[in-house]
Amino acid sequence: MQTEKVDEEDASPEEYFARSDFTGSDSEQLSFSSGDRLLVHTKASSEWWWAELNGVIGYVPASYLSKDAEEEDTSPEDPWQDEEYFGSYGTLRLHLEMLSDKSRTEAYRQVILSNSASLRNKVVMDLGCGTGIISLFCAQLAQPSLVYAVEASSMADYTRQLVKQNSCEEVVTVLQARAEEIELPEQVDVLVSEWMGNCLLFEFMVESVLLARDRWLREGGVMWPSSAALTLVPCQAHSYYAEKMSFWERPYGLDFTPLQPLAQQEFFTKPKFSHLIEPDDCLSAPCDVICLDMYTLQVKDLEEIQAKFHFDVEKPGVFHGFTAWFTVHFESLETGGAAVELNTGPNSEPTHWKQTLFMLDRPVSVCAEDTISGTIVLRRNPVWRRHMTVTLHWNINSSTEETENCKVGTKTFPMWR
Ligand code: J7C
Repeated sequence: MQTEKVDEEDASPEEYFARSDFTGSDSEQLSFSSGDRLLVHTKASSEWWWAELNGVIGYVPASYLSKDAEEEDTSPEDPWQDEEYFGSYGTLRLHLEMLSDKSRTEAYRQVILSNSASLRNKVVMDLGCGTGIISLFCAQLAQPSLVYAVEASSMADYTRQLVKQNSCEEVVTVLQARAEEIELPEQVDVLVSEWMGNCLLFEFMVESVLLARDRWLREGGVMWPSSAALTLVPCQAHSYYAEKMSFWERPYGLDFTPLQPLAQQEFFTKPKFSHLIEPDDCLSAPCDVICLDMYTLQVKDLEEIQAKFHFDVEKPGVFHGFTAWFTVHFESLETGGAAVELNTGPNSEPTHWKQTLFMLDRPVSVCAEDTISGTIVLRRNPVWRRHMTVTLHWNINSSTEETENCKVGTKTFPMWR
């Protein structure tokens, strides 16, 4: 956590209650349990408050606290924000973005094409089918006996029309419902879904996929994608740093540096989605930090995912932050058949996910042969179930002594709550 600490105590701290358990990731953060009564002294930022529990003081994530001890039961708001979520998928904007993403759409097409023989007479579920592109590929390129195309948003009306328009209504059945609520007459052989969000998990649509797997995938059935990996790399981000931070040094010949703490708060608190990192800006070889097996992953595993990393810096440069992206793998139904991979990293064709940039508060110069090791924790928001925070803790080990003040750091990034 790199938010400035406020030393003076507020005269009248406000009482809050913990909505759920929280384990601090460093000595500055308070750990607490659901129902604990905390006294908030300072609302240091919209995400982190300075609070007291049983005489111990530290930072607490604001989203874990509520004014009302009973709020959990009385909250009128939907923690999944389904109205807003499915509302946005009821318009074309996001579907256009996904369909225009050739790497994404072609990867699914390739999986179906290269498995067409094995898909013959199989029953498929396409979860969150949107406009139905994957289901239509199945019907067009293979001969499944049936495809259940499940879509909760109002787009499903149009999907039905598209299925008919393309003469696939014998094979593709469109169900407008949340996958959690459907009833089918049978289990399926293949569960295919394009569920990945920013930084892989954002949106947590993967939960719907896991629940559908446990209920509807027959024993020995196949998951597409079959596994997913989150990749991390320490990186430079000179132009982004210049645009948002160095800018204030001398605009129009004036010193605007008093605005820099505000700039840091406003631009570097949350990760930057839609970042396209140049391979050259990677300071080290990227590393797959988290690997999820879609057959064994459990919903409860999603609450907190932790991993360690270790990078060998390969060239001198400025360590501005970390960039993350994901890769998903599709196993072949055919023994020996080629597996397909969809890689959203900087060495592949850019996708609509692009990459996610996590900026440090202060850049650090690094040299070849330095190492950057640490941990990453993806913590799902206990209230807003489509959101999470990413906590990065890093330790720079340097062969030279120049970096002495900046060797260790921790920062928690809300996405978005
Ligand atoms: N049930 C049915 N459709 C869903 C569900 C669900 N539980 N969750 C997401 N969708 C649909 C959503 O309406 C949209 O068309 C697509 O799946 C989301 C794709 N998002 C993504 N990040 N890949």
